[in-house]
Amino acid sequence: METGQFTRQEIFSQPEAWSAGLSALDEYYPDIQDLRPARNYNQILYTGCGSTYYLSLAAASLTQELTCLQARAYPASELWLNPHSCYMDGKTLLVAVSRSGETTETIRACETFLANEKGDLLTFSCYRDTPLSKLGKVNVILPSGQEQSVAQTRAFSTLYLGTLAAAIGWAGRTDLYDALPHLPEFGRKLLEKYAPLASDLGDDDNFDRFYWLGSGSRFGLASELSLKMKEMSLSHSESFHFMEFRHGPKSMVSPASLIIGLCSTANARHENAVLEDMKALGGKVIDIAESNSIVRFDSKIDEAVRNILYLPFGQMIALERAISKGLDPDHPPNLDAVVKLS
Ligand code: F1P
Repeated sequence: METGQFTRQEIFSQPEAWSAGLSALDEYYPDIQDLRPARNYNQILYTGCGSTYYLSLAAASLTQELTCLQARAYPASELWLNPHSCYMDGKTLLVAVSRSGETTETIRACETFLANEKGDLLTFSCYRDTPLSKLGKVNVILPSGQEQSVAQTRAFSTLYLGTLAAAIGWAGRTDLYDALPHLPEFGRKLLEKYAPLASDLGDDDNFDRFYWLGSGSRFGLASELSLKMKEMSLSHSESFHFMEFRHGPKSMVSPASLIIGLCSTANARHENAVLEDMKALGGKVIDIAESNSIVRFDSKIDEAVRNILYLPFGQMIALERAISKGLDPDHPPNLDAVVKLS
């Protein structure tokens, strides 16, 4: 059996998982729309743990951008144990995301939220008949995200697509909704075209530290890719908002640093300037963007929708790095697929 074959298969099958996820979403879409956050809730909170917390960060940022409603993300443990620093007055729509639907902290956060009658719960997960999938007013199951590997790749992007579709619906942006079915085609192209570059970067043992830069909703995605690097390849890796990188972290930049920018179109000038500064300090820089970049989407899809396309390239680097270090990315040491507390 080839090392890392599950992770590789899960990364490369994402376009099909997204198509299947979009079909599955059709069934839930009227119920999701019925929640009508603008009318019914003062705020939207997203929650999860690990990968699904980073997903929550990206989804909250995007939801606020699209709907102009207040949206925030917290780790489930914070909602559960420090609720006063998370909730505001008024009715909340809590969106809980979990691949397994079994993570104790996420379940506890949802249970205490419901017991304290703080509002309504919408859940996204990949498996039926889990504790989480019985708790929500609406429970969305996206089986095409299911995985055998410990580290999330296909599950993350498929669940993220679910939250993206929900936010687009709440914003009433049918133009963006119509763009969603085009994502698999561009995902496929990216996986094909940039697999060799990801492999070269992953194999390059000159690098001993990895920095992922992303702003707006891309910060959550950059954080997830940094987590992939840690989980799969046990590498030193961190994520930062673009402009924050100059405020201290850049002191770590050297020829041993690989800096990967998840660049937006809206703020291209400022973000590219940060990358240029890091090049001048000797770092190796790779930019991912819609166009005029080393890794490019050339999708002509709206920025809010195409964000998911940043994920596959970073996931591939983590996979290749793990394999080149002789590790098994399917079974990272010290990690469990689900954290269950007694
Ligand atoms: C969340 C999670 C994973 C992570 C780890 C433990 O699981 O934190 O993201 O990789 O192995 O669990 P889930 O609630 O999304 O199933």
